[in-house]
Amino acid sequence: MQKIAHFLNSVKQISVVIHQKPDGDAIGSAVALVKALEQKEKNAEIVCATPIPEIFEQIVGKVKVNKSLDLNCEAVIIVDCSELHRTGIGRQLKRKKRPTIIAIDHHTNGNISAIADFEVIDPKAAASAEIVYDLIKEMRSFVTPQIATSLLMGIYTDCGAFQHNNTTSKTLQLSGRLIREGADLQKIVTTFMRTLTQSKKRLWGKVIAEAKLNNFGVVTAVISLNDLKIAKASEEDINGLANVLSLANEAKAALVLSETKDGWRGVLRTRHANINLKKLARFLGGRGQKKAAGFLATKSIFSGKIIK
Ligand SMILES: [Mn+2]
Repeated sequence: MQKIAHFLNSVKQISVVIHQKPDGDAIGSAVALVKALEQKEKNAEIVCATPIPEIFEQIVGKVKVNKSLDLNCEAVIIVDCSELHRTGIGRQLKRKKRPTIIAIDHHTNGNISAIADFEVIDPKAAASAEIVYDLIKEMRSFVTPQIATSLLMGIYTDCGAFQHNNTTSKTLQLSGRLIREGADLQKIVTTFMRTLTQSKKRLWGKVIAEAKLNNFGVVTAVISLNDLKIAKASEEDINGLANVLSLANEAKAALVLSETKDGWRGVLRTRHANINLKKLARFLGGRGQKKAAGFLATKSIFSGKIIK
């Protein structure tokens, strides 16, 4: 961490890279980092290959992003992403003449470690935002209310509102500190927990009613493109559904299968300590954590034996 802070002092042009279809932790961590770097008079930008969902901008404000890397950038900080291809700019990062790469993450076993010049990987951290906080302190930047809110959004969304088992005493202590430093917890809670749009109500009502328990104890909901159309719902309306389904008393785990242009996206969730969904997701060509994982079932998977 010290080496990274020291190195960042020596450069001017810095890009913070996050994964495509970014989540609250990726966005919150990146916004906080950029604001902290700007305090040090660095030119910092966020690079993300896909747009920032509006819900996160309600918390952190309008986020300016570039789709590809600035050719003049001297350092790249990849946050909350362990796989090169998920950045969408893997080719730019693999070039021979490339900027110094710093990886900050709580996911392990990805291929970004292999190309990183510096890295802080902490699988015990509930969110990358926890690690970013330590880096900001190491850089001796101020934690402004905006930085505090951004980091708290990252922590809050990645630990499922402090309900997932990745929530540690550090998570809670740091969240308390962030609130003291001006983070707006109520705004985060209101935005992520106390909202139920009409489209979500229609979609969830239908698919929860039709969800079935299979022989393996997995309660499964299926959402076709047509279901989305009828409910006037978007892909974002599906977020959180697997968590709710996993609460079913009889369920060992929940699976939400939703149709996309590229195939069927599977989201797996469990609340049981002895079930490891990471293995199942890997088997299906996906990835994730023990309690939360996912995969994309393309035609190539369905043509194999797995369909049985
Ligand atoms: Mn994360």
